[in-house]
Amino acid sequence: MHIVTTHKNTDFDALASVIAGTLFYPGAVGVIPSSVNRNVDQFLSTHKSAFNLIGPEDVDFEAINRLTVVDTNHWYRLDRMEKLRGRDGLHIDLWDHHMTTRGDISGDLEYREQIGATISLFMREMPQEHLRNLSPLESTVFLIGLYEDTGHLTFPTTTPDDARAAALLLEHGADLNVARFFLNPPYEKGQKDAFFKMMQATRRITIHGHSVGFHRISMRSKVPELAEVVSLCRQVMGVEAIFGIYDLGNYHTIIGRSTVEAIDIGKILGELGGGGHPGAGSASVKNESTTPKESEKNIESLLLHNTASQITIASIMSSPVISVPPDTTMEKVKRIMDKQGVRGLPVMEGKRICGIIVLSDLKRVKKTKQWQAPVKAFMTRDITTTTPDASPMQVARIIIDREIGYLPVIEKGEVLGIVSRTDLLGWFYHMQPESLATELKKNAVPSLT
Ligand SMILES: [Mn+2]
Repeated sequence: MHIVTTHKNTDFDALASVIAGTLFYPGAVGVIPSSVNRNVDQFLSTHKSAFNLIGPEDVDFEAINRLTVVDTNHWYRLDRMEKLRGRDGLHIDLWDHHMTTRGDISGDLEYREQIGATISLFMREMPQEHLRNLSPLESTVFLIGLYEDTGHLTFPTTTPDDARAAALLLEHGADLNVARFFLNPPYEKGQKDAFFKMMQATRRITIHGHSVGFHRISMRSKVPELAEVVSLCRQVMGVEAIFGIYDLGNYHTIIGRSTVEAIDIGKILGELGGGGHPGAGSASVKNESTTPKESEKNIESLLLHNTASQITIASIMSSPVISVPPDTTMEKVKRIMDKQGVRGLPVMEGKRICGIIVLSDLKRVKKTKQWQAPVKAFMTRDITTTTPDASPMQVARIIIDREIGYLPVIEKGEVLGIVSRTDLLGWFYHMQPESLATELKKNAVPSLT
């Protein structure tokens, strides 16, 4: 007998992957743990009979010779499967996308990779003949799992394969009204109370240029879907990452959420004995070994010392800076821009920056004799600057909000470099220096007439 199972506190990606497993392996039976997430529970209470699913209590363990595990790679996260561990001749297939933690389940056959949802892996690998028979109901569950794990395809872990899977599921009749209903369940009173406590308790700090929220809250009992509430709190607080610590007496649970690559939640909480994805994760810590307050300090210092992957604007900016003194003629400014292929120049009085002149300012030169006028007559004096430790994301925000193309990078009054919109674009889209050069040429200064 072949069973397909997944982790406790089953979410929609896990449920979808179990169902997909029963399609991928004809004859296999899906085993759903007793504890499932609230929205999965609501879904199953009305739809369970439509699928070939049983509970662990119904499994005849003696008869099992093949086990497929989906959406986790840890034995302890499975429900009542310990007795299969180490069984002779048991063939194990593993389908998972939790890459930051390597658990203790190793498959004879493994489909493990960095992808937004496990269900997307199934969709990609599913043979045509099974895909053809995919029902609208199956497509709907799969789409809910896919959207839940990828934040509707917006989490940074989302891959083109996830988007292709979404397209396929929509083609097979996935119902977005049903999906929306289960993706946005209304909040209960306990969750609302937790949310207000979080909002009051959250303190914001900036670490390596990223805004991070922290809160520590004592709870008498568990709140269902607390992680959802934490995500909402992060959004409302407007922080890039958040860590919530919930003291339940004997132990505390830590929930983390991040929207920036530089803060890898799975990695950080992995250090505290938990795990997850770059964007989401959790950990449980016994209070007798570490107090909630100590956990908070530990996370802070992990964030502080996690500088390896930390990209600052200093590594993107152009330097040394080509600059001009305030008395430079506009004609010379234009010639420098042409020759150097730059679209903006800081105007420097000695070591001090007093203005900036950009390509579009040259359009304000109307009369021929104005080309002999000094740059100080045309430059912008009200300059926005940034510091070398700013993150590319922060600089992008400034450039977008103030609609500027050039930002001098300044430390202790000294101009270290200059960052342009083109530099940022190049970095965000991983453009090669060659394609950037073409970009610059495209925007080259029109020649003097
Ligand atoms: Mn998943």
